[in-house]
Amino acid sequence: MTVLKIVLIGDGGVGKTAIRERYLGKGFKAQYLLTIGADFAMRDDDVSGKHIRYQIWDLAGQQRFDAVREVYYKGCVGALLVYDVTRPDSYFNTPKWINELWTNNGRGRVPIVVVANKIDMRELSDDTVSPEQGRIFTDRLSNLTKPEGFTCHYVETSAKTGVNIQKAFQLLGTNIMRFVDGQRKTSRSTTSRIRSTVPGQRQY
Ligand SMILES: Nc1nc2c(ncn2[C@@H]2O[C@H](COP(=O)(O)OP(=O)(O)OP(=O)(O)O)[C@@H](O)[C@H]2O)c(=O)[nH]1
Ligand SMILES: [Mg+2]
Repeated sequence: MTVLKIVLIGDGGVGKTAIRERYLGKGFKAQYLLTIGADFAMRDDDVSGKHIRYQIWDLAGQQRFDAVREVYYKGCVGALLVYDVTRPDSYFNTPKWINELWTNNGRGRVPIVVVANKIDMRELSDDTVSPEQGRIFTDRLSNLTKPEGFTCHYVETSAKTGVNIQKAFQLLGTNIMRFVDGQRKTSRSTTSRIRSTVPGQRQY
């Protein structure tokens, strides 16, 4: 069984916990109960024909938790980066989250799915983040990760209606499997290069 540690990141109140609960089949709560530090959950899923287990760390987005959040990134292989389409500030803050993720996970650049959440509320507000803005940002992000062998994806969700929640996790899982396989190949070729320089050892 492949275990994938992932994190849910993004500003406070954008809907990370609501997305996690929806994914876990727990429905939707309209009341906002902010996450303190981090919440942890697990779910098994099938990704690219393989059975995997997600270890989901749902991090607290409020600024007061900035200092405690760092430790939860260690060893994670991917993230759902969530913003709220009705709060442009949460979209403009996404680079801060990417920086925090890539600085603290110990692996550098790992796959990200950019999640534009609360699309059920788009019609109710004048000042919203457009799908185009989301896509342009994600394309730029992909240009940064392409050299590592993977791209990043954009998805529009509503934890309230449930639309595309499953898809967000699928996209992330698929990208992570690609990333992990790529890393395995690289480390294997590095190992064989080292082995081949040691006399008397078989080369793999
Ligand atoms: N209409 C609508 N409301 C949502 C959606 N997702 C979340 N909410 C609401 O937004 C509020 C905040 O959601 P949370 O999931 O707690 O936000 P969070 O990102 O976990 O916030 P922190 O834990 O503080 O980082 C709650 O009142 C949710 O019910 C959505 O897709 N549509
Ligand atoms: Mg939360």
